[in-house]
Amino acid sequence: MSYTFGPKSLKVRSTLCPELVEIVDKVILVYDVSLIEGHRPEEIQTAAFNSGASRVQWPHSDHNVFPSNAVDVWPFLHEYSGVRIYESLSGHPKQVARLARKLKCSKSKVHQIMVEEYQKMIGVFMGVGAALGYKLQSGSDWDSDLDRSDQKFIDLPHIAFKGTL
Ligand SMILES: [Ca+2]
Repeated sequence: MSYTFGPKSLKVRSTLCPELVEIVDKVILVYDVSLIEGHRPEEIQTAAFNSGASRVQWPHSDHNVFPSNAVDVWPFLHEYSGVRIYESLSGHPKQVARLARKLKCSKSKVHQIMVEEYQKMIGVFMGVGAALGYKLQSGSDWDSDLDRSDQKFIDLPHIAFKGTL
Protein backbone atom coordinates (compact mmCIF):
# COMPACT_ATOMS: atom_id res chain seq x y z
CA MET A 1 0.00 0.00 0.00
CA SER A 2 1.27 3.45 -0.81
CA TYR A 3 0.10 6.79 0.50
CA THR A 4 -0.23 10.30 -0.89
CA PHE A 5 0.53 13.80 0.33
CA GLY A 6 -2.28 16.18 1.16
CA PRO A 7 -2.31 19.83 -0.01
CA LYS A 8 -0.40 21.15 3.04
CA SER A 9 2.34 18.56 2.62
CA LEU A 10 2.58 19.29 -1.10
CA LYS A 11 3.06 22.98 -0.33
CA VAL A 12 5.90 22.14 2.07
CA ARG A 13 7.34 19.67 -0.48
CA SER A 14 7.56 22.51 -3.03
CA THR A 15 10.09 24.29 -0.77
CA LEU A 16 12.47 21.32 -0.41
CA CYS A 17 15.78 20.65 -2.15
CA PRO A 18 15.61 18.06 -4.97
CA GLU A 19 17.24 15.34 -2.85
CA LEU A 20 14.66 15.74 -0.06
CA VAL A 21 11.85 15.71 -2.65
CA GLU A 22 13.26 12.45 -4.01
CA ILE A 23 13.42 11.03 -0.49
CA VAL A 24 9.92 12.06 0.67
CA ASP A 25 8.46 10.73 -2.59
CA LYS A 26 9.94 7.31 -1.80
CA VAL A 27 9.07 7.40 1.92
CA ILE A 28 5.38 8.07 1.17
CA LEU A 29 5.25 4.87 -0.90
CA VAL A 30 5.74 2.75 2.22
CA TYR A 31 5.07 4.95 5.25
CA ASP A 32 2.50 7.69 5.77
CA VAL A 33 3.73 11.10 6.91
CA SER A 34 2.72 14.75 6.94
CA LEU A 35 5.27 17.33 5.83
CA ILE A 36 4.97 20.19 8.32
CA GLU A 37 7.67 22.67 7.45
CA GLY A 38 10.35 23.07 4.81
CA HIS A 39 11.89 26.41 4.02
CA ARG A 40 11.80 28.77 6.97
CA PRO A 41 12.24 32.49 6.19
CA GLU A 42 14.00 34.87 8.57
CA GLU A 43 10.99 36.05 10.58
CA ILE A 44 9.79 32.47 11.12
CA GLN A 45 13.30 31.29 12.09
CA THR A 46 13.64 34.14 14.58
CA ALA A 47 10.25 33.28 16.09
CA ALA A 48 11.23 29.57 16.26
CA PHE A 49 14.49 30.48 18.00
CA ASN A 50 12.79 32.83 20.46
CA SER A 51 10.18 30.21 21.36
CA GLY A 52 12.81 27.50 21.86
CA ALA A 53 11.49 25.42 18.94
CA SER A 54 14.83 25.90 17.19
CA ARG A 55 18.25 26.17 18.79
CA VAL A 56 19.85 28.19 16.00
CA GLN A 57 19.36 31.71 14.73
CA TRP A 58 18.84 32.82 11.15
CA PRO A 59 20.53 31.95 8.78
CA HIS A 60 22.16 28.93 10.40
CA SER A 61 19.33 26.39 10.23
CA ASP A 62 19.17 23.88 7.38
CA HIS A 63 15.61 25.24 6.97
CA ASN A 64 16.92 28.70 6.03
CA VAL A 65 18.31 28.02 2.56
CA PHE A 66 15.99 27.91 -0.41
CA PRO A 67 15.22 25.30 -1.49
CA SER A 68 15.35 23.90 2.02
CA ASN A 69 17.86 21.28 3.17
CA ALA A 70 15.61 20.36 6.09
CA VAL A 71 12.06 19.19 6.54
CA ASP A 72 9.95 18.68 9.64
CA VAL A 73 7.82 15.57 9.37
CA TRP A 74 5.13 14.05 11.54
CA PRO A 75 4.20 10.37 11.30
CA PHE A 76 0.60 9.85 10.22
CA LEU A 77 -0.73 7.06 12.39
CA HIS A 78 -3.56 5.07 10.85
CA GLU A 79 -4.40 2.84 13.79
CA TYR A 80 -3.01 1.49 17.00
CA SER A 81 -3.97 -1.81 18.58
CA GLY A 82 -7.05 -1.99 16.35
CA VAL A 83 -8.19 1.54 17.24
CA ARG A 84 -8.50 3.97 14.34
CA ILE A 85 -6.32 7.04 14.94
CA TYR A 86 -5.91 8.60 11.51
CA GLU A 87 -3.99 11.71 12.46
CA SER A 88 -0.47 13.12 12.34
CA LEU A 89 1.37 12.84 15.63
CA SER A 90 2.21 16.37 16.68
CA GLY A 91 2.75 15.47 20.32
CA HIS A 92 0.64 18.47 21.36
CA PRO A 93 -0.63 18.00 24.96
CA LYS A 94 -4.26 18.16 23.75
CA GLN A 95 -3.58 15.41 21.23
CA VAL A 96 -1.82 13.29 23.86
CA ALA A 97 -4.81 13.67 26.22
CA ARG A 98 -7.28 12.86 23.45
CA LEU A 99 -5.37 9.75 22.35
CA ALA A 100 -5.04 8.57 25.96
CA ARG A 101 -8.85 8.65 26.23
CA LYS A 102 -9.28 6.98 22.87
CA LEU A 103 -6.76 4.22 23.56
CA LYS A 104 -7.81 3.91 27.24
CA CYS A 105 -4.22 4.26 28.42
CA SER A 106 -2.03 6.75 30.28
CA LYS A 107 -0.56 9.86 28.71
CA SER A 108 2.92 8.46 29.29
CA LYS A 109 1.93 5.38 27.27
CA VAL A 110 0.78 7.70 24.47
CA HIS A 111 4.15 9.47 24.63
CA GLN A 112 5.87 6.09 24.37
CA ILE A 113 3.72 5.12 21.37
CA MET A 114 4.57 8.45 19.71
CA VAL A 115 8.33 8.14 20.30
CA GLU A 116 8.25 4.60 18.90
CA GLU A 117 6.33 5.81 15.86
CA TYR A 118 8.83 8.64 15.32
CA GLN A 119 11.74 6.22 15.56
CA LYS A 120 10.07 4.00 12.97
CA MET A 121 9.61 7.01 10.69
CA ILE A 122 13.22 8.13 11.16
CA GLY A 123 14.38 4.60 10.32
CA VAL A 124 12.37 4.68 7.09
CA PHE A 125 13.93 8.05 6.19
CA MET A 126 17.46 6.86 6.95
CA GLY A 127 16.96 3.68 4.93
CA VAL A 128 15.44 5.46 1.95
CA GLY A 129 18.12 8.15 2.09
CA ALA A 130 20.92 5.58 2.18
CA ALA A 131 19.38 3.58 -0.67
CA LEU A 132 19.44 6.76 -2.77
CA GLY A 133 23.03 7.49 -1.72
CA TYR A 134 22.16 10.41 0.57
CA LYS A 135 23.29 11.21 4.07
CA LEU A 136 20.55 12.44 6.40
CA GLN A 137 20.61 13.90 9.89
CA SER A 138 17.83 13.34 12.39
CA GLY A 139 16.89 15.71 15.21
CA SER A 140 16.83 12.63 17.45
CA ASP A 141 20.58 12.08 16.91
CA TRP A 142 22.23 15.34 15.84
CA ASP A 143 25.77 13.95 15.80
CA SER A 144 24.66 10.80 13.92
CA ASP A 145 26.58 8.46 16.22
CA LEU A 146 23.50 6.21 16.64
CA ASP A 147 23.21 7.21 20.30
CA ARG A 148 19.94 9.08 21.00
CA SER A 149 20.78 9.78 24.64
CA ASP A 150 23.80 12.07 24.19
CA GLN A 151 22.00 15.35 23.50
CA LYS A 152 19.83 17.85 25.31
CA PHE A 153 17.75 19.19 22.43
CA ILE A 154 15.55 16.56 20.83
CA ASP A 155 13.67 17.46 17.66
CA LEU A 156 12.02 14.26 16.49
CA PRO A 157 10.34 15.71 13.35
CA HIS A 158 13.58 17.22 11.98
CA ILE A 159 15.24 15.55 8.98
CA ALA A 160 18.10 17.29 7.16
CA PHE A 161 19.93 16.52 3.94
CA LYS A 162 23.68 16.44 4.59
CA GLY A 163 25.15 15.47 1.23
CA THR A 164 26.01 12.19 -0.42
CA LEU A 165 27.29 9.03 1.26
CA1 LIG B 1 23.93 11.03 19.20
